[in-house]
Amino acid sequence: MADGQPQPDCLFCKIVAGEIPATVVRETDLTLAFKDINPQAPVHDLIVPRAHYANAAELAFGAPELAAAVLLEAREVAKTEGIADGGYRVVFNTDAHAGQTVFHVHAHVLGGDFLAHFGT
Ligand code: D5M
Repeated sequence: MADGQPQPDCLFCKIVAGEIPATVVRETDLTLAFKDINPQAPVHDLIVPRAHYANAAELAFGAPELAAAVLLEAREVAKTEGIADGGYRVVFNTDAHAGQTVFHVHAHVLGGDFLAHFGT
């Protein structure tokens, strides 16, 4: 389902609705940014669209303007967290092989130190 409607059993829909607490970093009409509960870097925030899309592919296909809003928000979160100058990583784990565990699309924003590099 990729129509943006809230899903009853979705953890991040519940955080967006205020039903489960989170440490909010920034919010906009379209997005919510909050601290990851299991940080993998000195700064590790998650950005979710308020609308429910399962993963980055569904978001990009179903609501490309909202995908752009999430990416723009990564820049704002980095500025708010004071990591924009040093550099940061934005990651969308997408489905099983990437280890996605929460199926409401979220951008991980990681920074605050040198991060382990992967790839060539
Ligand atoms: O990442 C899912 C991420 O969601 C993972 O880094 C932990 C985080 N998480 C799980 N529950 C919470 C709550 N309640 N608050 C904040 N962060 C949370 P994935 O890309 O799906 O592997």
